[in-house]
Amino acid sequence: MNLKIAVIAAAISFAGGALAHTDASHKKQAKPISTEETAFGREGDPKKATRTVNVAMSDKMRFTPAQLTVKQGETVRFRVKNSGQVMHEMVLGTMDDLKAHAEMMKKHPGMEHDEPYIAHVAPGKTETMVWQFTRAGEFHYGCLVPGHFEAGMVGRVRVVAK
Ligand SMILES: [Cu+2]
Repeated sequence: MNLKIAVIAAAISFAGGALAHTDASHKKQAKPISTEETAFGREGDPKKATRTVNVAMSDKMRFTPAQLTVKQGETVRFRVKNSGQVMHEMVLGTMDDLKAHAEMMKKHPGMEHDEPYIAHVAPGKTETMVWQFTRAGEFHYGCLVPGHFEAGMVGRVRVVAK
């Protein structure tokens, strides 16, 4: 009798856990802001964004603008619009990161990453990404949909030291 109750209780809590998990993975905005520092900065707090940059991605395999200058420490809200007919994405990183990532995408085309420095944008849609550029230097953004980066879908961010 007691054992049976325990089993039922376990089954219920398991179902609850599974539900909570599904819920969390579908609510992107509920995710806490990552504190992870990368070589090119960290996820930005939308409340601290001091600047909004509109970025357009087209089927001509170009970002507009393709060059950007920001100040070290600045938190930028990117409003990334896909004005094309196919999927595009804006991935921030160092040139080495982007090249490695592009290679990986070629081997695993279906692979999707949910990272704070990536905005996947469906045709006709706009997605927002907030990033804080904590380090000075030259960084890039690329579209890593297979073939796009190679076709020149890449932009440059210059982060000027304070
Ligand atoms: Cu693209």
